[in-house]
Amino acid sequence: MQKKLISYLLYTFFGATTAVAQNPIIQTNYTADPAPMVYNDRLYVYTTHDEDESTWFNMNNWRVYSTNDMVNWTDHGVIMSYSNFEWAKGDAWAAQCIEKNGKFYLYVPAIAKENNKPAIGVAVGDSPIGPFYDVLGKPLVQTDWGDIDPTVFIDDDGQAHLYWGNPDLKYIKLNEDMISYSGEVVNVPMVEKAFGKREGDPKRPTEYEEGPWLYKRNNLYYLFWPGGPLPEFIGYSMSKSPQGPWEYGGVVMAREGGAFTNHPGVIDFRGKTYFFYHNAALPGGTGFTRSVAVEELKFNKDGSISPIKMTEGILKPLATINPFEINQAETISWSKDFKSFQNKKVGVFVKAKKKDAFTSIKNVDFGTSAARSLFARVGTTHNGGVTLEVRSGSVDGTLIATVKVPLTGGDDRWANVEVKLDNAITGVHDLYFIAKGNAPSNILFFDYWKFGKN
Ligand code: FUB
Repeated sequence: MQKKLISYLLYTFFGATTAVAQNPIIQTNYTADPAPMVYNDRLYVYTTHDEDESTWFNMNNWRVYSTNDMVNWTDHGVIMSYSNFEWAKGDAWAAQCIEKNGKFYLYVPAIAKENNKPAIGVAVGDSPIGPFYDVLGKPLVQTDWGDIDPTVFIDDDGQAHLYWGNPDLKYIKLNEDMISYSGEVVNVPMVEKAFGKREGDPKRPTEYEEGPWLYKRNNLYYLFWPGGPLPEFIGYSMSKSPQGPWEYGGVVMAREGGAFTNHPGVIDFRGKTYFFYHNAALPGGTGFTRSVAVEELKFNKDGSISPIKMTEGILKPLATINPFEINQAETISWSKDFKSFQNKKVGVFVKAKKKDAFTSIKNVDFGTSAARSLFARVGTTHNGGVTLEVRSGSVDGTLIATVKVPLTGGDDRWANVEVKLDNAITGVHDLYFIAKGNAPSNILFFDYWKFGKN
């Protein structure tokens, strides 16, 4: 009884333990080129996907992640590949999604089969996580060269604006249907006053490089863009109109983070503004194996922006997690040596690459009515000795439950396992799910979890 009481007090007072780094926000895949979108009070981030061990921009698909609290991120997996565009032959580079009248429009760049040059395409879906379809069957727009990195913005008057391009910045006004445009493609004047001055490269007279992001605040329009020469910093320009003329504002984020590119995405969410970017901070990270991170962005009184640094990220969750609902194993605050996958059987799931791999989830609120059991969908290809430990506060925190993982034989075969908790839990905790077992690799796979009160 006394032991139980001590555990209870420890859980209650030290359950939600010291803050650890939250950046980069995704650890289960290399991601880049973040494009945030808020829909129904939930924040989605569309990313590109650097394939493991890439030594070039080896990128085949786009992924999406979402959060309710800025700290725990749910992986919705691959939402589209360049091959879903009939006209495209490669390079699933920086994309952006926007919602209009309940439809979701995903603007992407890809290499066109027809002429081997990049073009901008658009796909349409009925939900933020797809499925998306290439409704045009051809690019939305293609110029002579440099058609990458589209950014889309719908103004208060309903007009949608699309900017893109490297090395030049281009612009069109989208039509009401979001999949066609009116007028000619505008080549934005690449002048020092708008984008700063670059020396020694006649093709690039300004610091603007690529990756624009259009954003509006207090009737001022901001264009954020990666600037050169490489490695990229992130600069910004301001205007009173979404079509410019633009005035150079300065540096938002200096050259740091170990990747020679960077890429901005800016969004308002629950009263704050967030600045997404990428760097090479994950183990194995390089300019071609990047990872997405986020900072809060603050504005000066006159609307200008002072430079921000890459930090540990957003440490304080905006909401709690309900442990008595099904929670996806791919909703993660931080993880190590877990990778995410998806299949037709269970959708997105995570796999422990090696022993002691873990995922964690922050701010799980058990309330006052104690949890006594845990239910999890798991599997392994190893015979015996594989367990999933659930601990509170850290990887070696108080043991809450041990799930014996049955041999299922493959990630298309799963077991639903229910275990009694070692000690009943109440209060708010950060939970750690740790893969244990002596198998050399791919220890176990994990799809979801849920606590019970009986
Ligand atoms: O991710 C591929 C390319 O690298 C993007 O299109 C650029 O913005 C840069 O991040």
